[in-house]
Order: sequence, then structure tokens, then C-alpha cells
Amino acid sequence: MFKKLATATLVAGALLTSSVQADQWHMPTPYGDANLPTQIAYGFAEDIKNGTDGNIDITVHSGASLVKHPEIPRAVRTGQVQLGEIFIGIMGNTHPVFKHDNIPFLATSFEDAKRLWEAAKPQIEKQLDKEGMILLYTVPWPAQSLYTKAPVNTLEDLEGLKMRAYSPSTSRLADLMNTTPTTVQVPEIPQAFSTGIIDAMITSPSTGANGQAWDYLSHYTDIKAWIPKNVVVVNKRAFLRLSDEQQQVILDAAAAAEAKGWEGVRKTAAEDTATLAENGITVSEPSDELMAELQKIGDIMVKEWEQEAPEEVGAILSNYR
Ligand code: PCA
Repeated sequence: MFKKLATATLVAGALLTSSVQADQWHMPTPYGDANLPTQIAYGFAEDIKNGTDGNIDITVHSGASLVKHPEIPRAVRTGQVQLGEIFIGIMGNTHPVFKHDNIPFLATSFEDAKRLWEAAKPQIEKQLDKEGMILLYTVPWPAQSLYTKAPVNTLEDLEGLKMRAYSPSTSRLADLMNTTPTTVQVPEIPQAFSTGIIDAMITSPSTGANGQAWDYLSHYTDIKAWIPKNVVVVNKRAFLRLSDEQQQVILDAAAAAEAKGWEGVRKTAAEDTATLAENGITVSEPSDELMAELQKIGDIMVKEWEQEAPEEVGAILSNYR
């Protein structure tokens, strides 16, 4: 039985290689399989495999298992892997245009986040191009809200706490909130809370629910401060080597993936917020005072951001507004 199967596979393999050699591509992603962006990545890889009759076979390496998250941009740029998924905000130090993704209160509804994305996209594509990468699609996260071990009514309640940061912009935000920024990757969140490395974080209901936040904190204040995104990018040389038909299959799969993200995120946002409450976390609306204080910080961050690259950031802001 096994032998027969093996022979059949060999014959099929020989037939395949005699016509066109299948391209084995590798796609590192930062987050685990429970996350919407990762599920979309699997579907994207499958669409491409089907659309190219198996000639482009992409292996998705989820949860930073092949390449650590901060290294993914470089791995794609240098062609170490053909494509990869990246949280846009972590590229904030590469060029300020990437910071559009983590500016508090610039875009807090999915509609506005999508408009901001359309406004930022030409600038993002330009910067990626300079680094030898092509943008394929984006997947939004649910809005980012505040997780703590005690109720928060004003910023004073957070003073001096250690706040998780996941990008240059969120480090700056933690400073402006009079907290201490500490960079922690998603898989390390539970341990960072239980060992006191961090006391608070701002992230999605999905990341809180996936990490069972109820085990180490008690309050979720729904400030909905920004809607960040992942991008999937492909190495330019790897892409341009393909036939026009193959390129089109990838672009079509990317468009489908992007549509799935904007649609699916609304559902996961609602479900995961409910999961937090069901597991005993106190989910509450922010006080007007807290929102006013945070809004002021958001205004400062927009100004600082614009000063960093007046031309490019100015273009994004005027497109958006
Ligand atoms: N989860 C990821 C990125 C944004 C989000 O909601 C994180 O916390 O790192």
C-alpha cells in the first residue's frame, strides 16, 4: 500500500518536474494560527497553489516560527524568503510613513481606517519599492484598547506603570502617558504580566482573548485608539521573475485576502470582546476625562509625526482629510 502510494507520488512528481519545476516559496508570519491574519494567509497560499496548478507552492510559517517578527522585513528584502507578513507599525523606524498605522485617534472606525489606508498606500508602496518589496495586501486588527489590573478613570491611574509597547509609536505613546514602555512580543505577554515586566497594554480584544488575558489582568477599557494592520509583501525580484499569468494569480489572491480581512475583522472584534467579558474581565467604556487626556496625546503625536517627514506625512494627511 505504502509502496504503491510512493510510486504514484514519484510518477506524479516526475511528470511535474518534466514540465515546469514547482516553485517552493516560504512565507513567515508573526502571529499564531488562531489569528485572523494567519487564517487569511493560509487561504491566500491555497488560492495561489490552485490558481497556478501547484506551480507556486507557498508554505506559511506562522507564529514567527521561521523568522522572528522584527527580522521579517529584512528576510523579504534580501530574498531569504520570497514573501512575508509584517505588522506595519514595527517598520516605523524605517520611514515615518509606516507610523500612520499606530497614531492614536487618527482613525478609530473601520471606515476611517480603510480611508487612512487608501491615503497612505501610495507612500507605503513607494518606500517598500525602495527596499525591493511589493505590497500584496493588508489585514486590519480590531481597534486597540486598554488592558490593566485595576480600573482606569484618568491617566493618573496609570502613572508610573510599565506599559507594553510593540512599535516605535507605541513607545512614544507610553512616554506621553507617563508610563514606562517595554517591548514585549505577543507570545511573551502572559509571562511578562505574571512576572511584573509589564502592568498594562494596549492591543486588540483578539490578542487579549487569544492570550487568555483573564489569567493575569482584570480590566478592559474600550478606548478604541487606533486600528493597526499587517501587510503581506513579496520580494520584487521573486515576483518579477514570474509569468504575467502567475503574477495575476497572486494579485487576485491578494485582493481576495484583503477583502476577507476588512470583512472578517468586524466579526472577530465583536466575538473577542464578548469572550473577554465571559471570562470575567470587566469591559467598560472609557470616562470622558480619560478620552480627553488621550485625545490630547493623539494630537501631539500627529504633530510630531508630521514634523518627521513633512512632505510624505503631509501627503498622507491631506489625502485622508
Ligand atoms: N495584536 C498584535 C498587533 C495588534 C494587535 O491587535 C499585538 O498586540 O502585537
